[in-house]
Amino acid sequence: MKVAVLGGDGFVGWPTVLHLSNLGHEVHIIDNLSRRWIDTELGVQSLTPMDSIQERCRIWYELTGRRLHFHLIDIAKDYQLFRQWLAENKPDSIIHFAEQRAAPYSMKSDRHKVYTVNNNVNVTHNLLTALVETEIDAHLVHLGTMGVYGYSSVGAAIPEGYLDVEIENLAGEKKEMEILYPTKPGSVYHMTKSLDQIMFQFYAQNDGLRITDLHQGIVWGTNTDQTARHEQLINRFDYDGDYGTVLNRFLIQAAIDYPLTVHGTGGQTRAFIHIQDTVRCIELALSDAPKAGDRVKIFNQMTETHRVRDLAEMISKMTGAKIANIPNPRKEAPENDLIVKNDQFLALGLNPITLKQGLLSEVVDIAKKYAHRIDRKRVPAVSAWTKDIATRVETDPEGTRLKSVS
Ligand code: NAD
Ligand code: USQ
Repeated sequence: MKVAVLGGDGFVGWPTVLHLSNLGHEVHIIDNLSRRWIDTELGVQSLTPMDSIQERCRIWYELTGRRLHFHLIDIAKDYQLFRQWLAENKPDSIIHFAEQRAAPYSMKSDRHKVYTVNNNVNVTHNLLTALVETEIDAHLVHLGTMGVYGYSSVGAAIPEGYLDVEIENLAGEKKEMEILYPTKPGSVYHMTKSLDQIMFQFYAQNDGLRITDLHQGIVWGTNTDQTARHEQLINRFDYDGDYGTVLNRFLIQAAIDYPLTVHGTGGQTRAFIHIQDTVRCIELALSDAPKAGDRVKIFNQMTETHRVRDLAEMISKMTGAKIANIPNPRKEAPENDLIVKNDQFLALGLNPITLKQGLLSEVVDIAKKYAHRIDRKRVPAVSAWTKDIATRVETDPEGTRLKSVS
């Protein structure tokens, strides 16, 4: 199968590219390398030393004899070029990772909010309208987020995308409806993912596009079977306060003897998935495409839920790291429960990898190996959700810890 991976140079995209190429698919990467530019803007780098995308592709070819094709296209801005690429290449499937994905980055300033909305909404819409225009019947698999639901499960499990509701009409009769589970985004980034959902719904119903939306939890870990095959195939690893995600951050913090940065009480419960399971889920989703005219197929792509403070305690016990409860720069519920359904992937044969000491220690070991590349000043998360929060939270003069100024 010919697969286009939009955003194939990123943290989840790159291991997916290798996984699919290893399965024998013809893989095309489309990426504008904006993520690498954002590292430059922020003055940070991946914990792991990443080669250029061209070099990564060359190494994979030397190792396996399988070619990866890279195309430098900004899908949000170069609509004509992208449409032409689609028309000429006619992929069977398209996997869409190409969005600005960090909630803290999306909340840094008005400029970052505008960039995130322009980029994410335009990429998704350009892709959808180009598929209609070129009449390419590719199966589109999008990486969405658990965050579209908000994180409260009100004691009932969050279903996979759709909710059955009963509404009373004017005649007093009860009518049943199936609706998209109500969105409750907690950042501008998560808001763009909620807008994506509406665009998918429209194009599936209006044009018969075949779409799968994967509502993914927080991805942890770094290597997969394929990225581990050669030092130069190494995956990126974000540790900084904008792009680093909570579990991976705690693991590198433990490796460099930095107190684990728990926001508030750490009562936030979130959904998680290991990077190896992510690539497996994408393989499974590709094998289970909807038909033209079907509603958007939505999967919850997560394997377990954890409370932030429990993760910190587990890593502290494992490594001896200290825990620092710091003022939360985000506007979010300080405590929440979260129950999530993921029956569809289990039915398709996913055998979940759960938090095991071995896998956690592996990440700590990688972090220790590259600890010299970590700038401790880039570890605190300083992006505040509101101006009011920004006045109450700041970094101390060494830039190593957050403190409350009130
Ligand atoms: P990433 O930032 O590492 O990768 C995204 C890639 O898309 C980058 O290589 C970037 O250069 C590219 N890109 C962005 N805008 C583009 C544009 N206009 N044109 C072409 N390429 C563009 O992010 P990631 O962690 O790999 O996440 C991939 C997807 O998975 C995202 O859509 C994200 O919302 C979703 N997701 C990620 C996680 C996670 O924990 N990392 C969890 C849930 C969902
Ligand atoms: N947190 C801490 N300490 C830290 C970093 C984060 O306590 O040092 C807390 C946050 O306040 C939040 C939780 O951990 O309550 C998760 O934060 P995160 O940065 O790990 O995850 P999030 O911002 O939600 O975003 C990540 C990805 C995003 C994806 C999302 C899936 O960056 O692309 O969509 O996870 S989900 O969380 O399920 O919505």
